[in-house]
Amino acid sequence: MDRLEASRSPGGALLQPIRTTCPYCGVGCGVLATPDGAGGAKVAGDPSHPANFGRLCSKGSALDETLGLDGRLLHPMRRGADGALRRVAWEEALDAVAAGFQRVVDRHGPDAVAFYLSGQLLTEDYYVANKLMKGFIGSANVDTNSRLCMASTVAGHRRAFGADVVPGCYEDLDLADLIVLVGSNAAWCHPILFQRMLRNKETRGAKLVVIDPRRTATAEAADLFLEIAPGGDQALFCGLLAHLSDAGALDSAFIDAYTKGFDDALIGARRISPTIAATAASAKLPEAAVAQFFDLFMRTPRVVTAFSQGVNQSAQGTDKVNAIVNCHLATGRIGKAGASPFSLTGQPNAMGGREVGGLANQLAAHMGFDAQSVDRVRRFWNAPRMATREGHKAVAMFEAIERGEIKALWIIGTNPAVSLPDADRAREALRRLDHLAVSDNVLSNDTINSGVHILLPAQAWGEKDGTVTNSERRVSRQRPFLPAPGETRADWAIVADVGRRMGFSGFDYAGPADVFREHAALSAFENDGERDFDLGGLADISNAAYDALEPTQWPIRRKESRGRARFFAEGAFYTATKRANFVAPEQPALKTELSAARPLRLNTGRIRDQWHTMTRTGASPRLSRHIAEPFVEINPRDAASFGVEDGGFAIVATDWAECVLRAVVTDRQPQGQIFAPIHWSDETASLGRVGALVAPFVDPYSGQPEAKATPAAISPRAFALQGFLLSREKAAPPEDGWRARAAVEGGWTYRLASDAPPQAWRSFFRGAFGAKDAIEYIDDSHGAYRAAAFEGERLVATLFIGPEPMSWDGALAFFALERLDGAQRKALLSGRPPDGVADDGPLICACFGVGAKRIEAAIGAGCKTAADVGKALRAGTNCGSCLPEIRRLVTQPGG
Ligand SMILES: Nc1nc2c(c(=O)[nH]1)N[C@H]1C(S)=C(S)[C@@H](COP(=O)(O)OP(=O)(O)OC[C@H]3O[C@@H](n4cnc5c(=O)[nH]c(N)nc54)[C@H](O)[C@@H]3O)O[C@H]1N2
Ligand SMILES: Nc1nc2c(c(=O)[nH]1)N[C@H]1C(S)=C(S)[C@@H](COP(=O)(O)OP(=O)(O)OC[C@H]3O[C@@H](n4cnc5c(=O)[nH]c(N)nc54)[C@H](O)[C@@H]3O)O[C@H]1N2
Ligand code: SF4
Ligand SMILES: [Mo]
Repeated sequence: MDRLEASRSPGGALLQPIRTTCPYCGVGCGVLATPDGAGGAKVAGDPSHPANFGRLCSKGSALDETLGLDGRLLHPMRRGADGALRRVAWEEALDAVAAGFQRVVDRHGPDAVAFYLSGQLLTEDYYVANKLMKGFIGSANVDTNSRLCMASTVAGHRRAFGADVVPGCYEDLDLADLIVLVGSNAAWCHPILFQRMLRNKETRGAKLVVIDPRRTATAEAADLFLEIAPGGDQALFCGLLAHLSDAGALDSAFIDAYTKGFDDALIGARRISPTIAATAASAKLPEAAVAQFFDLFMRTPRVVTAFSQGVNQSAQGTDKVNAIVNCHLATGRIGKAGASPFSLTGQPNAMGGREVGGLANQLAAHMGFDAQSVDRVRRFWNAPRMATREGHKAVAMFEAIERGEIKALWIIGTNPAVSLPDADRAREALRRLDHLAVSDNVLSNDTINSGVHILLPAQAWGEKDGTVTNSERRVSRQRPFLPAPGETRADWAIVADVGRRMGFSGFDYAGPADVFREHAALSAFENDGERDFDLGGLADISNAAYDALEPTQWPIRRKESRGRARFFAEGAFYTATKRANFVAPEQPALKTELSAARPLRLNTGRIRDQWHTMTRTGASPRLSRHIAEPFVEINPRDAASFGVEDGGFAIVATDWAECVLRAVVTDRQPQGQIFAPIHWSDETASLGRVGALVAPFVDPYSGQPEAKATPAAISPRAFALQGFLLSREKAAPPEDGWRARAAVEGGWTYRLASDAPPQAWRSFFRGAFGAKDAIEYIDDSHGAYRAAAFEGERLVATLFIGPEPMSWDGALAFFALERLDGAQRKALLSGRPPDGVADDGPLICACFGVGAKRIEAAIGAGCKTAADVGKALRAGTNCGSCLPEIRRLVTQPGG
C-alpha cells in the first residue's frame, strides 16, 4: 500500500491543470484535471475545447469521484489448477496469453482465436490490437462493442457515401433552424450537445423535433414530439421522401449532379409509405403530427437530423439510417452549414475504433477486404499473414464461441457478459473457452467472473495516454495526470508485448506517439484523396507536437495543418462513381412478434447519471443519488391490467430470461411498451441484468442487435420484507432475494427485498458485523429488524428490514455523520433523520447536489420557473442535464 500511495502522489510542482478529454460519451468534451497530490484530482471543463467550451455534464463533473483505487485491478492475475485467481508477475501473464493463443492457432488455425474490443480504448490501443490480429495472427476475428452501438450507421454510411464518414460537425447544431432527433435521448446521453441545441433554440429560434417511443427528458424540450411506434422510423422517413417529391421540394440539381439511384429509392419509399395517412398508420402517429413534421422539414433548408440508438439498435437499423440519409441527399442538405444527417456516437472513441478497423468487416484506416486494400495493408505492415476476409461480428462471434469454433478470446475494455443481447447465453459461452484473457481496470465484473483465465491490469482514465475521436471526427488527446497505480500498463503496450512474444516484429513501439504516427501514415499510404480517412498531415508529428496536439478534425491530408469540418456539399463521394447512392428501403419489419404470452415490447437504454455497466460511475456517490436501483417503466393502464404497482417489484420475462425490477408507473411510457435501463449487472444487483432479457436478432447488413424491441411479459412480485443495508465496506447480503448496490458518501448501500425471515437477516448482520459493538431492535410481531454496528463512535454498518417499504434518508444522514453520540445511536434506529439535518430526497442536480425536496421547498416558497430555482439553489445552472426534471417539478409540485 505504501508503494501504491507513493506512486499516486506526484512530487514537487506538478499540480498544474492537465488538458485531457472526458472518458464517457462521444461528445468528447475537453477536461482540465488538476491533480491534488494525493491520488485524486479536481476536474473542470476546458474552455478552449471546441466540443464543450468549458462545460461538463453531471457525469463529467463527477469524474473526481471515480479516481479511487477501491476495486481496481492492480496486478496481473492467473487462474490456478484449483480454480482460484492469483497474482502473478507480468512476465508470466504475458507468456501465458501468448502461449495460449499460439497453441490454439497451431492446432486449429487463426480463425479459432478472436479479440473483442471496445470504443472506450484509445486509438493507439485499438490500432495495435487490430494489427496483431488482422496482419500477424491472420484472422479478422476482431470485433468490438461498437457492433452493439454504431454498426448500423457504419453500414448505412458505407452504402450511401462509399465510406464511413460523418458529413457534418457540431457547429451545424448551432446553425440549424430545425434539429430532428431520432432515437436519441440526448438530454441524458449527449448532454453537452443537447445544451448547444437548446441554446440555438433559445437564441436563434431553432425548432426541435424529437422522434422516440418514450416521452424522454429530450422529448420534453421538443417543439414537436412524435411518439413513434418501435421500428416506425423507416416508414416515417420513407413517407417524408415521398412527400418531398409530391410537394416538389427536391433539390434536383444535387440529385442529378451528385447521386444515383433516386428513382428506385422513391419507388421503394412510396411502396412503404405512399401518403401521409399511410405513414401515420404505419408509424402509429397522429396524421396531423406527421404532416406538421413533413412541412417543417420541407420548409427549412437548414436541418440537421441527428440519430442514435433508437435508429442503430434495430433489426432494420441500416435501412433506417439510409431512409434518413435519402431525405438529406434528396434535398441537397448534406455537409452544408447547419444542414446534414448526423450520427451521434456513443462511446468516447467509437469513431477511433472505426478508423483503425476495429470492426470485423473492416480492415484498417477505413479500408475493406477488397484484394487491393488487403495487399496495400500487407505491404505497409510488412505483414506475414494477412486476414483476407471478414471475421465474425459480435453476436456471431459469441455463437462461434458457443459452438467451440473459437477457442481463445481476449476481451479488452468491455463487459459482454452484461452488454450483449441474450447475455446469459453469452456468459455461458465464455465459460467454454480454452483460453480467456481479459484486460480491464476492475478486479471484478460479470465478464471477469465468467471463468477468466488471465486478468491483465490496464491503465484507466487519468493514467492512460493517447487519442480519441469524437462524433464530429475530432481527434483529441487523453493525457495522463495521475501516475499509473500498482503494475497497471497501457493497453497498447500489453498487446504489443504479446505480439512480440508470439514472435512477430513490428510491435516495437517506444510510446503512444509511435503508434499514432504509424496509424496516421497508414491512413495516408497510397491515398491521393480517394480514401476519406486521412491523417497524413500528422504522420510525421514529433513526440512533443503529439503531446501538445490540439483537438483536430480529420481529414487532415499531407502538408495540411488543419482538418476539414464538412464533407459532400459538392458531391465527391467515396463510391466508385463518386456519386452518393440512394438506397431503396426494404419492407420495414421488427424481427419479433408480440403474443398473448409476450404482450409488451421491452425497450432498453440509459439513465442520466450512470455509464453502461457502472464500473466507474457506480463508484460515485453523487451520480448514484439520481437513480439508485434497476427499474422498469410502465404505463399506468398496463400497470393496472398486469397488477403492477408503482414502487413495487415486477418480474419482466422474455423468451430469453427473467429480471426483477422496481416498477415505475408513468405516462411517459406509452401503452404496450416497457422500458428498463441497461446499467445493472450481477456485480451491482441481483436479477437486474437486463441484457439477458434481450433478443439476439441482428440487422442483416450491420449485424447490430435489435436491443430495443424484445417481446416481454410483466407481472407483480411481492417480497415479505424490504429494507436496506449501509456499510463502510462492500458487503455480501444473503443472495436469496433482491438487492441493488449503490455508492454513498463514506460507503455503500444495498437496497434489499427478501422472503427470508427477519431472523435470517439477524444472523447475517451478526455474522458480518457481530464482532463490532452492535445495537439491535427486533419487532417479532411485525417481522421488523433493525441493527447498527459501531467501532467506537464510528457507525460502520446499519441494517433496516421490515414488511413496509422504508426511506433510508434518515439512516443515510446518520451514516454521513461518521461519529454518533449516545443519543444519536438511539435515534438512529428510529429511522428519522438526525436533528437539524434535512432529508433532501432523490438527487436532481448532480452538479450542485440539490435534491427534490429542496427544490419542492423552493417552489413552495415562490419559485415559478426552472430559472427561479436556479437563482435560488443554483440547481440546473451548470450542465443543465437536470433542467427537464426541474421543469417537471415546477409544473407539478410534489409530483
Ligand atoms: N448517461 C449516459 N450517457 C451515455 C451513455 C450511458 O451509458 N449513460 N452511453 C453512451 C453510449 S455508448 C451511447 S451508444 C449513447 C446512446 O445514446 P442514446 O441513443 O440517446 O440512448 P438510448 O437510451 O440507448 O436510446 C435512445 C432512445 O431511443 C429510443 N428508441 C427505442 N426504440 C426506438 C425506435 O424504434 N425508434 C426511435 N425513433 N427511437 C427508439 C429509446 O426510447 C431511447 O429514448 O449514449 C452515450 N451516452
Ligand atoms: N439491451 C441493451 N444492450 C446494450 C445497449 C442497449 O442500449 N441496450 N447498448 C449497447 C451499447 S451502445 C454499448 S456501447 C455497450 C456498452 O457495454 P460495455 O462496453 O460492455 O460496457 P462498459 O461498462 O462500458 O464496459 C467497459 C469495461 O471496460 C473497462 N474499461 C474502461 N476503460 C478501460 C480501459 O481503458 N482499458 C481497459 N482494458 N478496460 C477499460 C471497464 O471497467 C468495464 O469493465 O452496451 C451495449 N448493450
Ligand atoms: S457530455 Fe458529459 S459525458 Fe459526454 S463527453 Fe461531455 S462531459 Fe463527458
Ligand atoms: Mo454505445
